[in-house]
Amino acid sequence: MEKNIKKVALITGITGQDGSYLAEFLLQKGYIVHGIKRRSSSFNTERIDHIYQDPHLDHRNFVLHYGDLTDTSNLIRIVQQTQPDEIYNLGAQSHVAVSFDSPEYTADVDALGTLRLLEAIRILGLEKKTRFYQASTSELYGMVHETPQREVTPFYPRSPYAVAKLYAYWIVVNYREAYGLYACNGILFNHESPRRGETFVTRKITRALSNIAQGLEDCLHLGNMDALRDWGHAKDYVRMQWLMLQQEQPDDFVIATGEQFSVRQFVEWTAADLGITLRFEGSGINETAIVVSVTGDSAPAVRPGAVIARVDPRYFRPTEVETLLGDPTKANANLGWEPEISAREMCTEMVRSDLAIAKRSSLLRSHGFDVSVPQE
Ligand code: NDP
Ligand code: GDR
Repeated sequence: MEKNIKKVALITGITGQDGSYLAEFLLQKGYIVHGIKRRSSSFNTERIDHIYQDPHLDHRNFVLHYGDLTDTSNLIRIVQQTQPDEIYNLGAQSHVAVSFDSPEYTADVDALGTLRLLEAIRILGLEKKTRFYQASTSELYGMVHETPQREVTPFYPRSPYAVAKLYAYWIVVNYREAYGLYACNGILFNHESPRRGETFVTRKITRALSNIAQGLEDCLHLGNMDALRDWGHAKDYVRMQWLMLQQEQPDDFVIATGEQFSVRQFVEWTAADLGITLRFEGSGINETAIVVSVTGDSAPAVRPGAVIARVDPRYFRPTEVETLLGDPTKANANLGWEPEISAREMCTEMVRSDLAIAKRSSLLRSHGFDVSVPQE
């Protein structure tokens, strides 16, 4: 980037997992970063509080705007005010299971929200200036027709979330072809981190088992433990989101590690990091994880014989995506991208973070403070 000419980025979903890592990444690259946050009755900026800048400062390079992907005029105004070189559309109702409960809202935000932003670029005549990144997803593959999944693998979405994201994927392709927009789809496979939302399965596991280890919870309830996912680290994946917008020509890329593991395996890794050895018994809705032995001092509240995880059918989905495995060959060849953090290393990082939080809560409780631990 040339001296004194700072690029401007606008991020929707800046308060989410990816938004927070991407904002950090772009600030380090010297960008001026604008983000859209939703009005909420409680604070929703925890993931970006460390980069927040006082609005009373004269020269800020990190600016938040109230907004919502369901609000066309608001989006047009923010794009007009910020005149971004790059828009990263990460905002979404991103929970697959929740999309079965709120399908219409999910379509409004995830599908039409994308259209609204693309239209804002067009209405404001920014087609030549503003590059657009769309957070597409491996959920597009749903019922998989080819393993591993590549950019050309046919889509078969299996949830209202995935169907909404399918619309978003194709409207991005269409606006690229129809209006010459520099617009890209990153087809990202699952990526996690200590900042992952608490109700996605990896974080749910590391958080609950850490709480159980500290005596703050008794049992973790899960859905389909046989589900297979290709899990990467969010930090590695936001780097790719930026790289995609720095090429000569816009294109779509699969971002994945090329390795897959089961939910059950993630439970085992987490337990192992806490010094707990498990035995799985039963199958289907009767499956349980029983403690065999405990070593070290990370899990003082856990005793051999205790059932610390069991299946609860309430977490089964009406239609499930059983297996996902990505082939990142194109990203590797064209963009020189490779993931740096393995799923196993990421799990350990997440356990370390959640155990520290659990220990804090446990300490507060032992000093008589009322610590409630919300469960999902
Ligand atoms: P998160 O759920 O952590 O973050 C979603 C963000 O979208 C939050 O900032 C949220 O705001 C915001 N948001 C939700 N609804 C609206 C709305 N109506 N208007 C404006 N903003 C809204 O998701 P991730 O960071 O994990 O994922 C980022 C994007 O990547 C999402 O689009 C997701 O679907 C997609 N994706 C994610 C993958 C993953 O494994 N993480 C894989 C593939 C794709 P608030 O904080 O207020 O809730
Ligand atoms: P996913 O992630 O649906 O792949 O979507 P999630 O972590 O929710 O589920 C992964 C797999 O684990 C199974 N599972 C459970 N899932 C949750 N949430 N809670 C449970 O208790 C549980 N037990 C088993 C699920 O059935 C599933 O098979 C994520 C989101 O980030 C999307 O926004 C993104 O597009 C995709 O990843 C790629």
